[in-house]
Amino acid sequence: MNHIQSEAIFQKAQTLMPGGVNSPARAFGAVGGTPLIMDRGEGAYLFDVDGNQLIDYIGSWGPMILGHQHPQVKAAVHAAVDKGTSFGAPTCGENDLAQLIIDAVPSIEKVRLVNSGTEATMSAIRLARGYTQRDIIVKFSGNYHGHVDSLLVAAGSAAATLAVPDSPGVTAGTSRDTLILAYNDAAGLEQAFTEHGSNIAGVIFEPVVGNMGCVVPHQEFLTALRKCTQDAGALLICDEVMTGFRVGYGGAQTLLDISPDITTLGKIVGGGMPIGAYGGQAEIMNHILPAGKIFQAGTLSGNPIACAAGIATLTELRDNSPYAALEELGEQLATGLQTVADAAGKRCCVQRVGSMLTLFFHSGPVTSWADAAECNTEQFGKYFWGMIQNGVYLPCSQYEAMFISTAHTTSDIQNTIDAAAQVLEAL
Ligand code: KE4
Repeated sequence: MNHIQSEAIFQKAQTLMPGGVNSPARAFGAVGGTPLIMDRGEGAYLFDVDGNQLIDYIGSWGPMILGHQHPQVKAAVHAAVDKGTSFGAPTCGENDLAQLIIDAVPSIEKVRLVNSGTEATMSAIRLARGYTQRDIIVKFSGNYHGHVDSLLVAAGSAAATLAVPDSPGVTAGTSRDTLILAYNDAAGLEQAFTEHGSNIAGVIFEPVVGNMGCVVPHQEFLTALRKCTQDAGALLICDEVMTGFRVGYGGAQTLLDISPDITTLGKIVGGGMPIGAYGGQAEIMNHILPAGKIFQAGTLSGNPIACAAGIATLTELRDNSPYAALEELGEQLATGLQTVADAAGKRCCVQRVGSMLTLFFHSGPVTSWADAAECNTEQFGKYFWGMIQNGVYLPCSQYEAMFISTAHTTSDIQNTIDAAAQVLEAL
């Protein structure tokens, strides 16, 4: 397997774009080496510019639950493009996609479409602050919600102190209103509400974490999230950008039986086209301009091509529910990876919800960022490149989730397990 073309193209890319990429996650910073330049995707496979075929477990970081070039999605996009790409005026497709989302997610009565998950979470935070007229937002370490200034923060010195900037360009003033707590720490959350409750506008969390690897919430934590926010009059923001329509048609909130005040969505709802969405009870959403006074806008929000891809994707998921089949493939892969890691004598654990999973180089369980930070990321890097050499394309960081699509077959899964056995044995 050679990567000659990828290396030449990436070298040029680095003269044109910062780090040669349009999103840092793709730059292979966590695993070293040169990113593969992709030419096309077909079903469960990606083909790079050197003609290498790879079983794809990134799926564009989540959106491609139906695999690449799904016929219904392709047909919908082609039909939409034949009518024009953007009008800056309302279109029927926005109604249709909004209706699909509202019908699928019980806690959403009204929804606003935007262009990315970041726009969705940024807008949801503004809504929570505007609605409650409070300033503090609570987030959890190891949870990522996009590059929103007020969420690019690091924990302050003590547990319940307000955050400090975690990126140049984010001001102390912006960070001062963010509180970072430990995920799955119900007591810490209760303590924070004891100290700051009357100033907390909202709490934003990943209902199943994908951004420190796949981490599952404890029931006690979920109960505390809903009770603390309810009792204090703060809004609970469930960030389902990754889990929405991934772990079930109603999202993780339906699976976990938690009813948030605001839900953010992205990825799958756009079927691979740029999209985000945030929604909740009509009484809250009607505070958004022009129904209410909280400003939010976007030139390409509700773009007809993105809506067409999203409608086709959600319609396929609604009418031919693949979740039982995805659960079986997920179980086959998780069991297989754990078995071969144990056989190779590696300290690994596999954590999974439905078709999103992570092989941690950690004996487990991984329940918070403190656990995740102990992973052997150097071993992960070697594993990553060994799997590429064996035709398997994993997310290029220990702190991401693998995604299985409806295009993956049991033999793709078995080939992946066989490759992992070989790579882990040689580590
Ligand atoms: P985007 O702005 O990238 O569309 O969405 C931000 C976002 C919000 N919330 C959650 C739970 C997310 O996972 C994301 C984005 N996910 C990352 C991958 N873990 C996107 C990959 C990238 O940044 O290139």
